[in-house]
Amino acid sequence: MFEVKKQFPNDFLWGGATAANQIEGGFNKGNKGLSVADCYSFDETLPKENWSDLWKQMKNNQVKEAQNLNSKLYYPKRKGIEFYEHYIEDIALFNEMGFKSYRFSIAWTRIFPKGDEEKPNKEGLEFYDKVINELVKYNIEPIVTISHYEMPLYLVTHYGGWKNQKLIQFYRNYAKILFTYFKGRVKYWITFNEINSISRHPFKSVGIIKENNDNLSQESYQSAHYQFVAGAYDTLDAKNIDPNNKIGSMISFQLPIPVSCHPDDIIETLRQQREALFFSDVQVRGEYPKYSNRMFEALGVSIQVTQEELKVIKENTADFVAFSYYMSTAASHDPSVYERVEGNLLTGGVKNPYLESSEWGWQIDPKGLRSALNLLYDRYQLPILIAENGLGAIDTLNLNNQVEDDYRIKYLNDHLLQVLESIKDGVEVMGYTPWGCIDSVSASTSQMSKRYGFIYVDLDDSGQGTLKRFKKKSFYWYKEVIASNGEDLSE
Ligand code: BGP
Repeated sequence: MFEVKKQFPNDFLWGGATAANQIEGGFNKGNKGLSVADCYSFDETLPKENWSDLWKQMKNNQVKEAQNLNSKLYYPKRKGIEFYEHYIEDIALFNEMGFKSYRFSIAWTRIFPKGDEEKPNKEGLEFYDKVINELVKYNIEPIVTISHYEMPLYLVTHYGGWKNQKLIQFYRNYAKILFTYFKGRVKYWITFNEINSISRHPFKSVGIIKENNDNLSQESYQSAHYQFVAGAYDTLDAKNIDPNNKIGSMISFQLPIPVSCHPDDIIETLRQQREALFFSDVQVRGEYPKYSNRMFEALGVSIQVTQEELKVIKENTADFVAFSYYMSTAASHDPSVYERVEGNLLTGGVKNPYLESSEWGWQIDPKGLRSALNLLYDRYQLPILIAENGLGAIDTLNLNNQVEDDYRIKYLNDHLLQVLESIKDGVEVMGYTPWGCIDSVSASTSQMSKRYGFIYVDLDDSGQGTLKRFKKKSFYWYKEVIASNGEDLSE
């Protein structure tokens, strides 16, 4: 009875993760509509520090420019790595690595190009039909993110994004089509990618343009509320359609840890943890946590909710918890006295002297993953999926068409060892789907050169390249890890 689990479970979902807007391309093929992701242009002549500016804040004139199909700007997420054309080859490579699962997202705009139509776009469904059949052919379990930073742009320009209650019905209609159409072939669904990222990038998460909103926190939390309701309807609808369906809540958890033992740093850490976990608290426990009253008061937020919405949230909670983990964040009550974290994407927090950082300033903390897994499991007692993890790095294809990415192998190996420690701690870990298992366009900076994959794609930041796929050294390493069910990790 009191036996410690010493190994990865036999049904562990080893795999990888991607998102439609970062890999598919074909932005105007198959009757697809424009999505918020299609608004992110990239200009490498700008200083590096500005590459994630759009990510943090989108402006009206930039959205207008994106709608001009003759624009001279380059929009990398419209090209992705042309998975739309290469999916057969790419899935065969995933199979070669031995993937048991593949997390990917469906582009809402392929199924409903504008978002408010009544009938789905047949061509969109057909595309995912082919992708999913390909996975089923190899016994790779699909894990589908219903909305991953790619809501229809039309819902932003004509409805104001998720702060509009009508979005619940549009999204519900879309999700129900997926549950119905892919019944029996897809069992695991994630409602919203990193639902707690709203404050970090409101445009991409919920279609909110800062300059149009006087009280960004108000609009953001109102949007979050409607996403909670919509996500709860997913649980209801998915199970009505097929009781085998499992619905996941997903957050970005860059574990806040105190920079010192100063009591105020401890309190600040608690505040930051709650800020992140508020979202999964609602989706898993089915109600707003008590601490949200004070949190809302401090932010000057007063959201509109109905009794019916609260009831739906209460009765239809998530079945599993998914999260992305790239780094921990050192929290300080007085960040000005510490060195700041540097990089293209300033995720907040201060420098942790015990950790090294990636080239983008993301602080590498494998043990933080163990802490995060334990913390989440203690809180929710639900199976946990590590839906994203990985190292964004500059890779070079050498003269023999190889990439010697030992740094990535080390990063992943060290994190997986901590996953194993968590399993020994008693955490129920369902699977591990490292981010960008094939190189893709960066979400935050729109660079192609920020690579995460086991598979190198010959494409540069300006969209030039053969699009040929090459197996990196990590490809062979991961294949061994999966084949040995984690026994091959090096201590
Ligand atoms: C997460 C997103 C992903 C992904 C990843 C890496 O926040 O869910 O879409 O891209 O971060 O980030 P980036 O691509 O900016 O390096």
